[in-house]
Amino acid sequence: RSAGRSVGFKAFHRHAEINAYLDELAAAYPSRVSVQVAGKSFENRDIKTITITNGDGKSGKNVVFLDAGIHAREWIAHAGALYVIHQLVENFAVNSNLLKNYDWIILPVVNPDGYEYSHTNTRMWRKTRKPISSACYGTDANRNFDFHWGEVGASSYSCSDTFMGETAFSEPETQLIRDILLSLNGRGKFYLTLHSYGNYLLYPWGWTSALPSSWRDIDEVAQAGASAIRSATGTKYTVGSSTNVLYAAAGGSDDYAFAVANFPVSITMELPAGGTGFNPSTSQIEGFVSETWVGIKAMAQKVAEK
Ligand code: ING
Ligand code: ZN
Repeated sequence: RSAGRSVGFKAFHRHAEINAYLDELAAAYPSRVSVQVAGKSFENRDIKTITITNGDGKSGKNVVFLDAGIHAREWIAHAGALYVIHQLVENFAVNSNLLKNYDWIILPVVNPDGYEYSHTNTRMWRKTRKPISSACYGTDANRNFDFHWGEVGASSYSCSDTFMGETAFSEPETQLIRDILLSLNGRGKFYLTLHSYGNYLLYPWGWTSALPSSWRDIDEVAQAGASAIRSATGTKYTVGSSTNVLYAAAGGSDDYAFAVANFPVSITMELPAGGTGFNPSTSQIEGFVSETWVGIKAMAQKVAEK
């Protein structure tokens, strides 16, 4: 298999398989890899993070935090996070420079209840799975973070696909990201969240068309990612603030990581569609995720230069 172990990039993997892969890596590379159960989803699934280091034993390094699968149906995002894990761990010899001054914490399946539901019931499911009313289930986890929560681009109607939640951080899945981001206490330097689709590198703000005063620093990182991908495969990414290049939406994880958890660089990456929206064919997975990795590497390198 191309990933060397229990996952490859010729199929989309279920939540249990992904968790098993993380545990296999921790067992095979105990000096560089550890796996944490960061918490439980509403339906009681283990939400795991994998912490990847270069094994030099130094603590207190800066951190790259990457998550995927905030939205259930965006399966190429989960695959993208797995590919990053595969590269940093199993292709360490080639990528060790990325781990010299940074530890990476990766949360590949933020919303396992929704992800499983999109496999077993409704392919286009987006939200979490906690019931809100008798009729409707789920909150849009990317509208549920407590920063300008509910102000724009989010719905207070529980049946909507962009339902903001009954309160900010109403979902165990968003609470868990919040707690990790805040626990880093300023060590977090690059927050990257993988979504699909549309080939965008988006940064704050999602809640207003204004730009943060340090937007040029973030733009420089995103542009480095876009041009690396363009050179590698010709694929074009659009770079800009979410509001200005896509649409306004408050309560997103990237605004929260930037504004509240003090990550100086915070980016939402929308992976490609492959002409089939949220459902690329399995033969497209490996090409998409390896191309995505080229961009992520370039962005992490740019962050490290800052
Ligand atoms: N897109 C993101 C969404 O949550 C986004 C785009 C991110 C908008 C951050 C505003 C802020 O709607 C997808 N595909 O989920
Ligand atoms: Zn999304």
